Amino acid sequence: MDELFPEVPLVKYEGKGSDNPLAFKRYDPDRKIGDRTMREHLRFSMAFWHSMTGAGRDPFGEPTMRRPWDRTSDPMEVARQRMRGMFELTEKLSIPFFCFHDRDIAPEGASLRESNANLDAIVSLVRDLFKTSPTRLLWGTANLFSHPRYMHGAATSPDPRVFAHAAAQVKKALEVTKELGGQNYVFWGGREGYETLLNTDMKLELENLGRFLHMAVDYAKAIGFDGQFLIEPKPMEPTKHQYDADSAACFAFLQESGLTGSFKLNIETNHATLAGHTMQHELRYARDHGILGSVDANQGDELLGWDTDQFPTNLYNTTLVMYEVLSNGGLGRGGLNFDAKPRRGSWTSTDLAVSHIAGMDAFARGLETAWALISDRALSKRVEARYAGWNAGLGAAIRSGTEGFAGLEKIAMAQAPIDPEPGRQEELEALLNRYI
Ligand code: XLS
Ligand code: NI
Ligand code: NI
Repeated sequence: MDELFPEVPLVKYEGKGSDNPLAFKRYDPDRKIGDRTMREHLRFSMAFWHSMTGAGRDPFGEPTMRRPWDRTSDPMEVARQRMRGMFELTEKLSIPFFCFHDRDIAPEGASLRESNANLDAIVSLVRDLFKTSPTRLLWGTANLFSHPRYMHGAATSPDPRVFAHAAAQVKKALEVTKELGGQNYVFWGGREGYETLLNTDMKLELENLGRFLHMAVDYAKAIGFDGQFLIEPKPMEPTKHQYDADSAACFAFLQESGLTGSFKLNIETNHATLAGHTMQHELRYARDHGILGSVDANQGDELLGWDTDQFPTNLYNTTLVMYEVLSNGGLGRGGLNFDAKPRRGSWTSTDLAVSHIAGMDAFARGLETAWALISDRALSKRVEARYAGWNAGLGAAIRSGTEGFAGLEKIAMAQAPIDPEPGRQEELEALLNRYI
């Protein structure tokens, strides 16, 4: 078959001395780091909505991207070309997975029935492409935020008819994700939130969200879909306040709704920073609570307060992300999904390939650095030493519950003045720099 991206070659590892923009400098897929290859550690994924559907539109301007299907007018033919293009690029870039929303891969029809038929046609094309390609599905999801019916939310809409439509859409998306062997299914609460509390019954909306997710878990059981369910936190945008604001809010919601055990989190860097957290904080919180499932690997702009979805090139970030991922024992069925788009000015297909290469090299480097930090116990031995007081004597007594306020008062009265140990933040930052 004719190539859609003849300008993109099979991208190879050429090492850090290479100045070929279409070569890997750090990502060497078969190289082993510990007991796994880089490919196995990193489990990269292409996001269909950005890489194939994204056109470079912004609130002030028209699409800028030039893509091979631009001159095709039949929406189903465009959908087929995009899917072929996605397989071609993931293969050329050694990206083992992809992710999609139902409406990115097939156009919405005039009715739900027609939309489902469009989806089925593309799903059968994917099954054909699977026969000759190593690319697999990391996760599927449903777009419950673009169509006007979802203007007030989907599962949290004040209108039960919208809830029903969303349920039907997720039912179908689960069937399709199962059919394509998807390893996970994601819920990002696109418009599950509110603009103003003046017109919102927050309690009912959150209960309905819980009901909706229980229905999804039940239906997955009924059809034998055994992928991991993931919730993707985001604090705002498109709504003023999103219910899945951050890892901690999601964990509280899962507990309150009786859904712990059925869900993990898909954590995105740009969403973490929008929530006023570092990505490392969000990952650490999830890992400490046993709900770190997958990562949407991108980065935001420190000066812009919205989801700019840039390709991840910041080595401090990729190192600290991989530090948490490795400390978690990996991501299991999850992966690093490039929920990222080339800047509007990077409009060629070559830029699209180069953007992925930049992200993959930054993560490969982050992996190597994080592996070294962990093997040397460079940070962990310092953290252990800092908390050593909790393993014996007074600390152990407090932890075991043998001391209460009265006993601690006696100890405090008898204590000499306290000089806490220094925190040594700058020393540790310099140490991290040495590894990077
Ligand atoms: C948007 C989200 C979205 C999810 C999938 O901000 O990141 O792309 O990853 O619905
Ligand atoms: Ni995302
Ligand atoms: Ni996002």
